[in-house]
Amino acid sequence: MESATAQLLETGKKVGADSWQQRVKNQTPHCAFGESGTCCRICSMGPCRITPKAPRGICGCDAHGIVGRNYLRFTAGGAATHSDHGRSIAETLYLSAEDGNYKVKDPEKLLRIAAEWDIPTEGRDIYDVAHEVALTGLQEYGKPFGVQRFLKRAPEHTQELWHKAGIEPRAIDKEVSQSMHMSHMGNSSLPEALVRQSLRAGLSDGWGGSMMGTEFSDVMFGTPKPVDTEANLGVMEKDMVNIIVHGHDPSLSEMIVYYANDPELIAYAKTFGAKGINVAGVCCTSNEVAMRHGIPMAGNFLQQENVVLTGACEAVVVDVQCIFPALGPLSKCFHTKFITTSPICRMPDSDFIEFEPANAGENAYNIVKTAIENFPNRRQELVNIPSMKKKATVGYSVEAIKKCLDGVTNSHIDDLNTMKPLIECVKSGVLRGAVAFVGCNNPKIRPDTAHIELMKKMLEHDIILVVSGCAAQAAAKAGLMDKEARKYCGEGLKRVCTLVDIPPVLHMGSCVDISRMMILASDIAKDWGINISQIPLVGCAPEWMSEKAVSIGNYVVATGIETFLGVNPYTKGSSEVEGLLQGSIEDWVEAKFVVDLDIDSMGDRMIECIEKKRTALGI
Ligand code: MSK
Repeated sequence: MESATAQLLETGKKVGADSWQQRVKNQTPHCAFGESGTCCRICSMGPCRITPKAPRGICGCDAHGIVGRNYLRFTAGGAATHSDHGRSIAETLYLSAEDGNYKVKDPEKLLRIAAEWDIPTEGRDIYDVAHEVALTGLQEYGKPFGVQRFLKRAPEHTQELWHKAGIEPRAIDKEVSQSMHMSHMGNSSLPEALVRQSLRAGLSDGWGGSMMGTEFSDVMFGTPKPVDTEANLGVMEKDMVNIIVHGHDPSLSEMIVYYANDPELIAYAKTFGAKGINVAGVCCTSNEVAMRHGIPMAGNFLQQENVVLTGACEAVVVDVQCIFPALGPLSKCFHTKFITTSPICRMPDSDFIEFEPANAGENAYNIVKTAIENFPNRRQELVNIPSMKKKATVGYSVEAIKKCLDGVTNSHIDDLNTMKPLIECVKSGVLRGAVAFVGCNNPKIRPDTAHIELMKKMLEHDIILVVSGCAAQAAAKAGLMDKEARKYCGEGLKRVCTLVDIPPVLHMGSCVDISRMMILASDIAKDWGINISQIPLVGCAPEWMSEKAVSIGNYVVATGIETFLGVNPYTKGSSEVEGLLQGSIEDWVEAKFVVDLDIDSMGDRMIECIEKKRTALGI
């Protein structure tokens, strides 16, 4: 991969393009105050920076208060972002109609949610139910009283822990705005209170906004089932119109995929000399369309510039989150159209085609047409698509995993649609446990290496993996989501994968879909009759970079899952905040963070943690 990237960067040099590799050099070394979290600029008396000579800011806040406030604001940014994604999916569900752009594709799931939320369904039109579910979901953002409805999905023990710790999330917008309020100048500077609110805001994301984002997407676009696809830059097609969808919200990409298959538009592409239209994805939009349609994955976060550098990209169509502003100037060095579509994500040097659910069909049609008309503008001398790609099977929603397990159960009815077969494998030791790999790429780590090295180490130790986000694409590009990847597994895991006919790395979706992993952990705990924190399961984000990842980390830990990070969340400057996050929050939620920048040692500690849980269970 590295030699292919080097070649692409050469092309970039020829046309005067910038690159993240160069910008990292320009930005290094990073500001030590920023890195340790001890710079405060939440009022205009500063900025204040903590040093041995100046141990307090002008207001008197010490390093622990400053680091704690910064950590809470980081979390609130992530919780707001994921949850706002969930909100726009709920708004789209509210507009769904039998003859509209968006329909109900999984009525069974819709009815299940309606029943959970005491919404009547008997004798009602499915779209009436959809609208009431959507409206009820939207009220979860601002309801004056009560806690998030989906908390009831967690085991009772977990719900009790949240209640006792005072971290049950209330209205989502309340948790985000209260986090900002608490961390305003002259409010909280007590690390314990700031960390507690961080967990609460994170939970409002994972068990609120993100969970609605996932569930309502499934209702409208279908609950994912295993489907074959391919991953890496080699999925781009030399003779076709290449449209890259990038970002997070499937409402746009679903429509682009629909129109890219439109015979009239395919015929139109042929009139420009192309053999057809090829849609491929980057980042989590890629996960969304891969797991529902098998759309190939061009790459993950740090590969977004590479798709343009191939010289064969007619349009990068983006919605929200994780989009480099660099794509604007970069696309100007090539023929690529950089098309932004959301008022939430406006960038210089882009063509803005506002995408609205009400005009979704028309907007998507125009975007595909624009890409087609750009095909003749390619500069053939710049075209260089690296030939690398790997096969992958994706789309393991919780429902799909249970279905796979049903296929091998000795089928008394009680054991169907449960996690019991998997639990038996863990109890017997055929599988040692599981790791949830999530998160991004970060230039602080050679892209994908931490993901891949750790994943391979886990597989060797008979530990099964569930993955999402850019970690999932790292796995796909390395061939770990191909059934052939059984060759990397220990004997036990290999046997299970062969029997159930699954790859050893199960793709669960985008970063919003980490909510699926929370349901999976809850179902395992309930079917096993233990607490989530007792399951031989850990979370791992070795290359994380975004505020969303910090919010995720907070809700994963608060759900009782020990979480390993390969990048420090700007907390080094406070022994008290680190002491809470990496130590005493365990007393509240039975799990904590482990930060380890050494990949080898992190892997050993993850295995050790899983083995300790096994010993405690007596298995
Ligand atoms: S896209 S948040 S880089 S996983 Fe969800 Fe990838 Fe991280 Fe963005």
